[in-house]
Amino acid sequence: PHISSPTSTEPAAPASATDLGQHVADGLSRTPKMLSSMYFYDDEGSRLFQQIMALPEYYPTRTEFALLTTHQAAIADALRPTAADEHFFLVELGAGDGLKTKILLRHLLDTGARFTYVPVDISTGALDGLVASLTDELPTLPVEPVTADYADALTLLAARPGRKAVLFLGSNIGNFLPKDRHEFLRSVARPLSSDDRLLIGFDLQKDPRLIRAAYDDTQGITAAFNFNLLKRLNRELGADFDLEHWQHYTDYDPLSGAVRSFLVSTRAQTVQFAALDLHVKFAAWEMIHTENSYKFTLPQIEQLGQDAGLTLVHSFSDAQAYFADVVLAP
Ligand code: AVJ
Repeated sequence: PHISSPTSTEPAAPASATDLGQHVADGLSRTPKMLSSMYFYDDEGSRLFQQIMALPEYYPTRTEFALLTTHQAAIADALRPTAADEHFFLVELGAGDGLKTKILLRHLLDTGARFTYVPVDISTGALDGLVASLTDELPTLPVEPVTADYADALTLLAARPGRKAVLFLGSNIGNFLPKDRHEFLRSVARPLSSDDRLLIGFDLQKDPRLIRAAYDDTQGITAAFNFNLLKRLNRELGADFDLEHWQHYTDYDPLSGAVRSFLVSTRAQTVQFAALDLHVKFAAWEMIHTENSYKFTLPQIEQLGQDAGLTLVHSFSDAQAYFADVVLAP
């Protein structure tokens, strides 16, 4: 009874075939060719990402989970209104399975906070699963799920009056190029008032080999996640990518802090897109750049906030300083 029917802002329907088609036509006409990591997350991609989060090499999720567990009381205090009975919205961008968030949700409920949880995600399947598990595990929690991408989520944020705490966990912020990251932070900050708070998860710079291994696991799950993008284009745009002739490749540049992932064409080939009336030529060993996963230092994070008009009020980290959850205020 506490679950509002899923809403989507207008026009916030999940990326339609035409959005995807336009993106592909544009991204594959560039030099170098690129596709946005936003399109990884169809329902199959979201399932593969669940498997990535459980991989021995993929340290970010379990590290952030542990640090949220350790610091839950202090983090909840930094996010909630000082008046214990004041209602607020806990908005989560890119909620996914909400496993980490449930630590905070449970703590807030246990300590009498009055709030509505608004999970936003691009994958309907992921949101449905999250809502089902919340109904089961936290039946008294008011939930208003929203299917939307980040841009539409920001519009929604601005249109929704009331005290807000916005969560952006999991180092999703690492997917943005520096310029887009700045714009994103500014547009998250814009609709917030001085009492609102922002909690952002950042993966920190560390042993470069450890970082690289997290994106090139021995079981090949990350490769399958990357390949799923091509399978999605086959499914949704009638493309004829032959996965026999593609490789997953990833590198980490410790100077820029960027992990970059690619799909590599292992021979000269032409791919047809039946739904787009388009064909695209690939040279042997030509790359499609599919993802950036930036790693940060704490001074960089503080500067990032400042550039967007946000003050870093708290920073929480694990004992190894692999990951940081920082609280920012307008
Ligand atoms: C969900 C964006 C945080 O960049 O680490 C994991 C996605 N890609 N392995 C990341 C991802 C390959 C992940 N984020």
